[in-house]
Amino acid sequence: MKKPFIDRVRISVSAGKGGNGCISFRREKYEPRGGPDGGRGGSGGDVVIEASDQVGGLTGFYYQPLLRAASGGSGGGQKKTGRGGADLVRPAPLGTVIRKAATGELVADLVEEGQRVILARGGRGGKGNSSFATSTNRAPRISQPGEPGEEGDFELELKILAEVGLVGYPNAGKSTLISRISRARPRIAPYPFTTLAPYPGMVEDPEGVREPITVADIPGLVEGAHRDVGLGHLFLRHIERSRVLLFVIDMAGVDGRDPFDDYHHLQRELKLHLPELLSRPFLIAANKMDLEPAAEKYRRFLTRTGLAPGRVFAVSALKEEGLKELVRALFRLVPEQALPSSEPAVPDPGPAPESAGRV
Ligand SMILES: Nc1nc2c(ncn2[C@@H]2O[C@H](COP(=O)(O)OP(=O)(O)OP(=O)(O)O)[C@@H](O)[C@H]2O)c(=O)[nH]1
Ligand SMILES: [Mg+2]
Repeated sequence: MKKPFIDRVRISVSAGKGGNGCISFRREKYEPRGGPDGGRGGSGGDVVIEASDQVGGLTGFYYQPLLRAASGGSGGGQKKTGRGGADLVRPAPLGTVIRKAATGELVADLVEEGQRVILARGGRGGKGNSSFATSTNRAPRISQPGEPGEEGDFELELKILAEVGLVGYPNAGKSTLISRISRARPRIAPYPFTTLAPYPGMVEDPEGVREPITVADIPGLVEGAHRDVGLGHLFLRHIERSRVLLFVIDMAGVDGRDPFDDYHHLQRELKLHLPELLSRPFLIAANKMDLEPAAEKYRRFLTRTGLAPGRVFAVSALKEEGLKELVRALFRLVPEQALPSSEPAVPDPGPAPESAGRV
């Protein structure tokens, strides 16, 4: 069975415990009462999340929500430090936002390949008895236990990073469009709700000058999505960070709807999800222009919306007509700079403050 696409998951992490310090005394041939030589325990491993463009969703965390790093080894004689516990490093897709489960506080926003965040630090190893020798106590019989590793619960949420987000009714031709302008190959079928998970595709600059832009295909949106009709509206989080929205509207009214009503309902649902989506720059792909009733409905659509011609592109995704002009316009509209994160990133909380109890 195909694994479900998971874009929100809660995980529990615990870093490794530090190893215990060792109590030991030197034993050498002509030195019957050698000094203390117990070494310190090794530190516990950290739990680390690393951004990677090799993973698509958070499914891995869904199946393994408990992340536990290895403990440090105990110290040994001859002042040997215990071995350090290995860090546990797990990859997460670009666009993953990490928050503390209890408070919702933002911990990290993974926007760059290789970006790392430590969710829990391993405990420090305890000191061995060699560290406790003083001029008055030359043979201490004390050592420290290792410190426990940090623990915590976190919420991971994927918000795909795509410059352009596709918005449209089911069956409008979003997946067909992305399959014609990029190398993405999502499923296409003549029934609604074919696309169940967001799907990014890279679109090349037709002029060959700019870096490719990412376009995200998402499930179809219907009237009432904010009340959970259809697939609901939560998947709209994947276009929250898009610079440009591309509405894909079926001009032929294949499912018996009217293009103007569709556009109106789409806008309403966007607004109910996140009002600022309505102030994003947008273009409209007036799709299925190869079908008979489209030309007439297209004219009416332009009149009723009053949109400037430069915003609306009459295309046939299926027949690949009008797509070059649309892609050029997208490149003109998407600013050149990198995608911003939607929130201030706190990639690494930095070293934990020394607590008073530490020796
Ligand atoms: N005639 C015609 N049919 C098209 C065109 N674009 C898409 N279709 C057809 O419309 C149907 C739906 O296409 P999809 O690309 O799966 O639509 P979608 O918007 O991704 O649909 P969901 O994933 O269900 O939201 C398929 O049968 C396509 O072949 C077009 O330009 N002209
Ligand atoms: Mg689709």
